[in-house]
Amino acid sequence: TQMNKNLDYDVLIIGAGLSGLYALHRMHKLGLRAKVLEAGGDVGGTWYWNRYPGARFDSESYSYGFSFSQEVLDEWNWSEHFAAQPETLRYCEFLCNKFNLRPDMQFNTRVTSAHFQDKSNSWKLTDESGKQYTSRFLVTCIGILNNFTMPNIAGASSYKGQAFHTARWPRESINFENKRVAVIGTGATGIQVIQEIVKTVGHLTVFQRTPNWSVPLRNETITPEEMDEIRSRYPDIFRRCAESYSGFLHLSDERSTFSMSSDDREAFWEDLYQKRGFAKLLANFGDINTNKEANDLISEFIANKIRQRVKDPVTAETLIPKCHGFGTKRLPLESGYFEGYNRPNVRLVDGKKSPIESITETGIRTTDEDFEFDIIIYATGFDAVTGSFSAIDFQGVNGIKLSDRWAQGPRTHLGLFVESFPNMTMVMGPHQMFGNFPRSIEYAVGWVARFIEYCRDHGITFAETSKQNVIDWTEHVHNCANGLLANEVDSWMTGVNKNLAHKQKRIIARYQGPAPGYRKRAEDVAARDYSDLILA
Ligand code: NA7
Repeated sequence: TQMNKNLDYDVLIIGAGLSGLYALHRMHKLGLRAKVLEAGGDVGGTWYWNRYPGARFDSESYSYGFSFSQEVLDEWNWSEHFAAQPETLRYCEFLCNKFNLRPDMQFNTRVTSAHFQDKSNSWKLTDESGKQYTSRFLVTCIGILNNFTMPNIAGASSYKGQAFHTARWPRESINFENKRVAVIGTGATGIQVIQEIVKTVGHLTVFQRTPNWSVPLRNETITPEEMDEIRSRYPDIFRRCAESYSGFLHLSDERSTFSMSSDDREAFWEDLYQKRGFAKLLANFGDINTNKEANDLISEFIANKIRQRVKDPVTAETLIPKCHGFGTKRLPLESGYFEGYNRPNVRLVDGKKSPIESITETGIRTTDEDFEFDIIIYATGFDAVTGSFSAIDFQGVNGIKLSDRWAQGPRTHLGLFVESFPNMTMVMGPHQMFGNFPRSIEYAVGWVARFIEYCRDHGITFAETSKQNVIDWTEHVHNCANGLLANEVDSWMTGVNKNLAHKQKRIIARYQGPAPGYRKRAEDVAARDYSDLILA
């Protein structure tokens, strides 16, 4: 089964998150010589790095886990409807042990460059220490929220107290009792960390630049009996995810926001608000994502929920987004986040009125006040999607740089291939369907494994997508994005990061059409024996 004995490996995989570990498993099943190179000290990717208090996914646990192994489904028990980071990390370790993946994973190995070798149709990767690795195929499993960004605030390095970015949280637990703590950032991460640490903190000051819509997660523990009942429904659960728009359990309501009386609509939304997880967004009327008037109505409904939950009216208004509609950015789900501001030891600083001016030796200075802190938490986000790729020097045929290929935004074929980058496939590359991540990962890895198997079985040593494929797919992705209000808003989902000078312009970073539509197109390529690609 060996592809070329002059190369170190048949397949190199970058990243040991959920994508990388499943990719390795599939390569093992093909009997290929594969290696995972991972910057972190162990498996888990996102779940390895993001150890901040309160970290968890917003997908129902049983819709998040992989579906490919009946044994895993039989043996693994989720303890909560929305499991927290330690449990998901254990899940990654469990998969790793079950499929004996560790021997082919190399940790503490940060890949700095990946260059295609024209003469040998192979990839040469170099790590931070200068060590090199060669292979026929390269599979990138580098995630979309991996390269964290510190705020571009003057003086951050002068601060003498403890400071952590949520994505580089230390392994030892941090005690917040009697401590004066600051959190900068109120995205999905900030909201999770804030609602957790208010339970023990001495005093918390939240620096909010832009408020976010957020609705209740409604997490609960899963009893062993309930887990058995869920297990019996797995085929149904995964079928439902496969049918849904973005891989979640929640199916969108076909009706229009304006199809009913305001009383009936209110009752429908009231009911949705009580439901678990992303139902509030995904099982809502589809037109809230495209129609400004519809979106204004649901936004007002959610705004009133915030007004009911936050006692101080000024704080409540500060927490209500005024410049973007409900669901137009990644919707954070919360558990008591808003009630946190009713505590006497929690203060919200409105960055619109008093922006942060600098970080000092002892704390934070806004335009009108000096604050002292023992701990500063940066929940300031990531150089998302393309950032994972710009962190590595990718070069394709004739030394063409990926950063040049994507200078005007990502251009891909199915989010799997890039023109001039032969023998390279991306798992969760830009323009792939994201949604409920493991559902998308499982499909993409399966697609890539079948493709590599085909190449091996047909003696193909060179596989590249064409310029036309890239033009067509990029156009399709842009067409799918058309009319969605989310694309008129700055957020990591539109590729904007205000801390990075080169990320001020919105791009279409994600495939935003229906997941079944994505899979149909990808299956068609496979069904045509990959003849859309240039194979040699
Ligand atoms: P996000 O969603 O990008 O949020 C970052 C937050 O940090 C957001 O509130 C930013 O405000 C704020 N921020 C960033 N830089 C600054 C500076 N310089 N000053 C003040 N405030 C700042 O990242 P998350 O980690 O919360 O979430 C990313 C994804 O990870 C999440 O969607 C999940 O899928 C997992 P802004 O809105 O830019 O005004």
